[in-house]
Amino acid sequence: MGFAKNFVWGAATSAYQIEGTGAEDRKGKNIWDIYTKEPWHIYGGHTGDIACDHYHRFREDAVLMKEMGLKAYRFSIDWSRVLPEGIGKVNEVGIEFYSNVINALLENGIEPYITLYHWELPYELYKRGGWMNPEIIEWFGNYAKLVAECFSDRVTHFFTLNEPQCFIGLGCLTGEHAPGIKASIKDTFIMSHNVLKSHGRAVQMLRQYGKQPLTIGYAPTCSMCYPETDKPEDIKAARQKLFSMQEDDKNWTWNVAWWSDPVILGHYPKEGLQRYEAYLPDITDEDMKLIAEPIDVYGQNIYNGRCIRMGEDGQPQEVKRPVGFPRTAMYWPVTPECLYWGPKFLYERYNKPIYITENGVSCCDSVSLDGKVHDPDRIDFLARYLTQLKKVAKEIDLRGYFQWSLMDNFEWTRGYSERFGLIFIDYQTQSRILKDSAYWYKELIRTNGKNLGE
Ligand code: GCO
Repeated sequence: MGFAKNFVWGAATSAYQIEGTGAEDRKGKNIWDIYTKEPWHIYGGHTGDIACDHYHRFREDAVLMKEMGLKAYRFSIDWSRVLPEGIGKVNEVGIEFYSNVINALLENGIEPYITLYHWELPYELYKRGGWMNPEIIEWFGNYAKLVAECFSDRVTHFFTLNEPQCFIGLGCLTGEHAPGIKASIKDTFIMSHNVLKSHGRAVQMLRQYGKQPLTIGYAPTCSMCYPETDKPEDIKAARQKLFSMQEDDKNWTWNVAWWSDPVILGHYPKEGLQRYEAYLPDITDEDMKLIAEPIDVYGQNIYNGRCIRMGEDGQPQEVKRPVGFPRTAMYWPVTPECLYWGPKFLYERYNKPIYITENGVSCCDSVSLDGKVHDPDRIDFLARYLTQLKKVAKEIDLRGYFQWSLMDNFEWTRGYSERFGLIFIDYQTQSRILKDSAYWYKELIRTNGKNLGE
């Protein structure tokens, strides 16, 4: 036994990374539309103005998903495409676009999974304070209401937020991502509280305006932790490290518990409340009740992890990676163990069905002389990681896995220099080529992972 019979094999993307603006649309601007216009922010001055032109090619892309045997597709709605100012007037052309995407997916037997927010904050709302402004809780709630009213007749799976660790940490603390601000630590805690309350408000609105019973989740990220050995003390150390706060307050957002304990357990982690006391806004019981609006599944974006052992001092210790440790094109470590231990520890703590909402690898892909895209590194990466996932699938309620990414796309500040896709995009011609890994993944889906190691 490995993956459940109805295990959901999918692939994921996000709006700004693949769509292109669709100039004929009356889409508003989101913070990435603005941030990329300052070319020094992005490798090569790349922007998402065209991206993978998914806005015009979504039907072709849905057919490719069917050809790949995908069961599901996780994509995001660009908030500023359906509500150009973030609130108020609806852009019917934008609504129609996503409605057509959903129809194309269903026509091809692909289950749609919508992410409400994959960093596409409407610029007009940013100018009104963005995540600093507590009004955003209702703004986001009303956006969720619109999505429920327009799409929940055909879509029953929703994730509210993608990676708050990133969009607050990189976007607002270190300023490497849009909107590129370097707020005070105190302000980023105000933002994070508003982010989590917005999540809760969106859950309420999806439930209230959903046209049928919905499955609602959340998609945070972070580096996982795995034990150096199977010794109980190393496992204990890895678990403890995974749910502990960051050592450095200047990078405080990179943790699991601060962002997930409130959503699932209804309270912030005690360690964080003590550690960050000086930075915290007022937190009321009512706030915590809203944040903990019950959700049905827990998503986690998992790419890699840190190796942990129990130190002599009884404290978890990170084990330094040896010289020459395997890495990806983006210099991320290759650590398959994180896809066993991460879901295992998360399930133990949160006791919610789990989706791996993102996992994948950037490789130096190109078209070979035979016109194909051979990506043995990605196949090897996936074989290693999914073998680990298959192992944990026997122990926990693991619902699905979304490969990042369906297609090569705009990799934020790295522009188009990184290729994460199962589908190769020729950005000069917008032609699509299924990489070898797409055919490998198709066979893996057909056999439900039987061809993986045990
Ligand atoms: C993220 C985002 C994706 C990235 C992917 C590779 O995790 O940063 O969800 O948009 O493109 O993870 O970095």
